[in-house]
Amino acid sequence: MRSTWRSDELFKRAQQRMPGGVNSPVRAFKAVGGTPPFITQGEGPRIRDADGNEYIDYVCSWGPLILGHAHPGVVAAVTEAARKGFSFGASTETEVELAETICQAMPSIEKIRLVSSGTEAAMSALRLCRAYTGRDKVVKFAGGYHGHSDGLLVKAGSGATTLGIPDSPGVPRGCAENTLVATYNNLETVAELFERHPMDIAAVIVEPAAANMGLVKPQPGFLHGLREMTLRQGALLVFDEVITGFRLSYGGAQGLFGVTPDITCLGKVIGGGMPIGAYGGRKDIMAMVAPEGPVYQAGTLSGNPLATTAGLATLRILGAPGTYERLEKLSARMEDGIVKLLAGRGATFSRLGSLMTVFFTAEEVRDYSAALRSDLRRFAAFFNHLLNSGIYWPPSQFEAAFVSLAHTEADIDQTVLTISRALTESDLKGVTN
Ligand code: KE4
Repeated sequence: MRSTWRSDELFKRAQQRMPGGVNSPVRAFKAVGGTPPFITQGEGPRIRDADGNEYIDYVCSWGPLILGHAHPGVVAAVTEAARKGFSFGASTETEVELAETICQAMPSIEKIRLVSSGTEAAMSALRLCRAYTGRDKVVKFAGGYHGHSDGLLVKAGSGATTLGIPDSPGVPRGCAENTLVATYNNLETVAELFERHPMDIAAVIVEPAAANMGLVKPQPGFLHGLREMTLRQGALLVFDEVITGFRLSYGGAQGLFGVTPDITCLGKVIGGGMPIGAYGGRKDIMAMVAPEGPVYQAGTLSGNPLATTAGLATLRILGAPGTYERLEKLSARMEDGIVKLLAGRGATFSRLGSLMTVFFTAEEVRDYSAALRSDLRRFAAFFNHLLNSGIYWPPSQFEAAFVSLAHTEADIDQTVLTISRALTESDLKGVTN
C-alpha cells in the first residue's frame, strides 16, 4: 500500500493557509477523494511525491509538459536565461523570437500578445472582439472552459464542473447575461442564438477539440459550420487553443482541421511549463490592442524572459521532424490497448492525438450533457486504483489525459495493464451502485 503520511501532513498544513489546501481547485482531489500527493520532482514521464511514491504522469501539468518533465534542453535554456535575470518589465529578444515562431506555425496569427495565463488570454481576446465589433454578447459552449474570468464562468467545464459550480457565485448578472451558451457539436443551437440576438453577438469562443468536459472531438462539419456562420453574421470566431495549440499538431487544431479562426488563444505548451498565455490573430483586429489601439490590456510579467525561453526551447524541439508522428504512435498504442478492455463494460474511450479520456458511460460523448451522465463513482474507483498502482491520471472525469514525448512503449503497456485491473475495480463500484 502506498505511504502517504508526508503528503497527509503537508495537506493539513496547506489547508490551514490556502482555500482547500490548493492553488487550483482540481488539484484538491475532491472528485476522487483522498489526499493529493505533494509532488517533489518530475523527470521525463514520471513524477515523485513527498513519500517517495513514483507515478507515470498523464496530467503533465494539465498539458504544458508535452516533452515530459525537466527536459534537459529546456532546463539548460532556462538555467542560462535565469543567470541573466528573471524579469525586466521591458522588451527582450526572446519574446520577439517566440512571437515570430508562433506566427510562423499558425498563419492565422498575424500579430500576437503574450500574457501570463490562458485565463488572461481568453478574457483579453473577448474584450478585443467586443471592441472590434461594437457588440456586447459572446457565445460559448456548455462544458467549455476558457479560464475563470467573470464572463466565462457560465456553464464552465474543467474544475468548475468537477466541483459542481459551472456557474460561479460572484459573477455579476450583467456579465452572465452577455454570455450565451450553446451546445457543443450542435450548430442549430448556435444559429438559434444568432436569430435571437441579431447583430449583437461579438464572438463565438470554442475549444476546437473540447478537453474540459473530458475529451470531446468536434463532429465533422462543426468547426467549418461555425466559421461560415460567424462570417455570415459579422461575428468573430475565437479558437481557444490553450490545450490544443502545439498539442494536436505544430499548427494546432486549426492546422489539423483546416479551419481559420479570427483570433486564437494559446497557453500551456508555448510556455513549456512556465506561466504563459497568448492571444493573436488578424492584423486589423490586433491593431486595436494598446498601445497601437485603444483596447487596454497589460501585465507585469507578460512575455517574461524565463517563460518565453522555456516556451521557445519547447517549440524548437517540437518543430523537429517526426515529433507528432511519435506522439501519435504512443497515443494510438494506448488506445488500442484500452479499447479492447472496454467492450461491454459501460465505458467509452475518446482520443484525439495525445489527448484522451475514459468516460464511464456507455454512450459516445459528443457534448456536455452526455459527459455529465458519466458514473463518477466508477471514475473515482478507477482513478484511485491507478494512483495506488503508480499511474497518475487526471483526478476528474471532466479532464483529458496527456501523453508526452517522454513516455515510452513500456510505459504505455504498463499503463494499459494497470487500467485493465482498475476497470475491474470500477466495475465492482458499478455493481454496488
Ligand atoms: P489558465 O488560466 O489555467 O492558464 O488557462 C485557462 C484555460 C483556458 N482555456 C482552456 C481550453 C483551458 O483548458 C484552460 C485551463 N485548463 C485547466 C485544465 N483543464 C487548467 C487546470 C487547472 O484549472 O488547474
